[in-house]
Amino acid sequence: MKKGFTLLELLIVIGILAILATVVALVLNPAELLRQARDSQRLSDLRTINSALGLWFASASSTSIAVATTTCTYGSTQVDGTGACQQNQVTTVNGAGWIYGIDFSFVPGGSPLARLPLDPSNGATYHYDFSVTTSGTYEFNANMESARYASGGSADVESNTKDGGTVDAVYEIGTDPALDLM
Ligand SMILES: [Ca+2]
Ligand SMILES: [Ca+2]
Ligand SMILES: [Ca+2]
Repeated sequence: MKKGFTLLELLIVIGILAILATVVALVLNPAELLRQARDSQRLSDLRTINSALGLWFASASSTSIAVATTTCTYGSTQVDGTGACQQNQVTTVNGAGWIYGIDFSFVPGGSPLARLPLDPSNGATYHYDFSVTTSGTYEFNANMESARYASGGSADVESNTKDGGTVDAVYEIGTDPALDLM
């Protein structure tokens, strides 16, 4: 009667497990999955604030529109009343946050957002941008980082042929006719 495993059998099992672990890591690519998760969050956030701002413009009276007019290039956004272009930090929805000048409490029934979302990474490379004109057209930008969602990826959302924007390397959404504010 054979009892337990021989050393050879154990080595074979260990070898198979090692190969399986390598294959799983290559196929699933945990780092890429994390990048995709952050990109999914970016898409969700931009669609949410795009809808919220559309609602704000649909319901705000002319006296409540006091939008900022400074246009910041991608890489910075207006976050205060000084006209300076800075990185997003302030998330209040009362017009002092990074969607500067838009007081979401004017929306009947209250602000559709409790806080303004920030990019999951929110640094120099990955952050949300906002630009608006006095006529009320606007544009939001976010930078995708995964191989899947970035320009040229299998689910490319960034290329201008996909989002109708002006910068292939970022995802653009908004009501500005040509999305050419940034
Ligand atoms: Ca990108
Ligand atoms: Ca684009
Ligand atoms: Ca643009």
